[in-house]
Parts: sequence; structure tokens; C-alpha cells
Amino acid sequence: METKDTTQWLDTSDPRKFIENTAKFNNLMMMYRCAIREVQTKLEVLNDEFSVENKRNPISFIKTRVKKPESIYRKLQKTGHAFTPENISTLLNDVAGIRVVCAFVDDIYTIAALLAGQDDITVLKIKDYIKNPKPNGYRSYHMIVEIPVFFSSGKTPMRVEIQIRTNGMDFWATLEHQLRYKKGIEEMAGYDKVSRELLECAAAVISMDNEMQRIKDEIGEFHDI
Ligand code: 0O2
Repeated sequence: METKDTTQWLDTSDPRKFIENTAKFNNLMMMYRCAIREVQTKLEVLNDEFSVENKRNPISFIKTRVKKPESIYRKLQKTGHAFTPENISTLLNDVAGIRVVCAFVDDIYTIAALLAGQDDITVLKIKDYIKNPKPNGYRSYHMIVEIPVFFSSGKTPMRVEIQIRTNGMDFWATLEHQLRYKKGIEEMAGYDKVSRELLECAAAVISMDNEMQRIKDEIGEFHDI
């Protein structure tokens, strides 16, 4: 991996250098896409196996993304770091992102534990925003993992951020993200009221998640006989 290259990628004074740097950036993003594929396959295997044994899918769907160049740039800039390959791979944990949306709250912890237990996965960081929701109501289970990816040049450990949440948590987070970031509601008058209302919606989702979990616990897992 080209982590020793400290070239400032935004230097456009030399077009040839700029084209070279663009190719290097694209190569690094390709490596993150490959890391996503590795982790996604592991999740799909777990989901398949679980569905054969328990007659239901713990994972409703998986979404993946590689962080956009402008978001990478902004995140590095915020902490006063230059847009270099070394800084991207050493300072950012979420260039490769996977969102796993589960049916029930206990599925989140099952999937997280099964993944963490695999011997080629190293868990670097966990943020449990389900047990400790953010003050705005955001809930999700975040894991930063490192996984080896085999390229022609050899094995490279790559970091991937995995967000695991229920359909309810995802519904809330997706709409809140749209409202907060896309519409810039933080600047508008009456933002406090909107914040309170979003928190009330989050509370409604918690109560629905808990009720669904309780009903499932009452029914038990689904088997043939
Ligand atoms: P995007 O567009 O989703 O990528 P870290 O360096 O990882 O320790 P960081 O980056 O603050 O610190 O990580 P954290 O707290 O685990 O949250 C990162 C991601 O979680 C965000 O990515 C969002 O996807 C999601 N998230 C966190 N808080 C909220 C929230 O209040 N509302 C919503 N809707 N999503 C949230 P990005 O980079 O913000 O954006």
C-alpha cells in the first residue's frame, strides 16, 4: 500500500503530476472497494447460514459506499491534515463504509459478535450508540474493523467502518440525515423545536424496536418442527 507517499494531492501546478496523483487516488479507492467486498461477502455468508438454520434472515439489506473525495478532503481539512494517501489511510476510519440493516435489535449483536469472532478480522474500535444513543436520538452499532485484502503486490490490511442498525434506526437516521445536512435546518429559526420533535420520533422508534423484539422473544426462533 502506498502509505509512505506524502504527496499533497491537490497540487495542480503540474498537470502531469496531477494526472499521476489522480491515478494514485483512484487506485486507493479501488483498494477500499475491494475491502468492502470482502466484508460484504462475510456478512452475506452469515445471513445465508442463519436463514437455513433459523428460517429467517437477520439481515434485511446491506448498503455500501466509498466516501466521496470532497468528504474525504473536508474531514482531513477539519483536523488540519493534508489530502495525502498516507493521511487518508492512517487517519480516516470510514473511507470504506458498510451499513447492515437488521430485523431485530438482538440480530445486531449476533451479527457483530459473529463477524468479530472471525480470525482475519481485527476490531479496532466499537461505538455502541444503541446502549448509549447520541443526545439527538441517533442509534446504531458502529465497528471499525481491519481486514487483509490480497492484491498482486501482497496482503494489505484495510479499514472498514460497519454500521449495524435495525430498520427502525435506519429509517430515523436516513430522514434525520436528509433534514439536518441537506436542508441545513441547523440555521433555521425554530431549530430547537425540530430537534425536540426528532428526539420524539427517535423515542417512538425505540419503543417499536423493543416491542418487536419482545414479540419475537415470545414466539422464539423459527424452525421446521
Ligand atoms: P456519511 O455521509 O454517512 O459518511 P471516528 O473518527 O470514526 O471515531 P466519527 O467519524 O465522528 O469518528 O464517527 P461516528 O461517531 O462513529 O459517526 C460516523 C458516521 O455515523 C457518520 O458519518 C454518519 O453516517 C453516522 N452518524 C453519526 N452521528 C449521526 C447522527 O447524528 N445522525 C445521522 N443520521 N447519522 C449519524 P458521516 O461522516 O457524518 O457521514
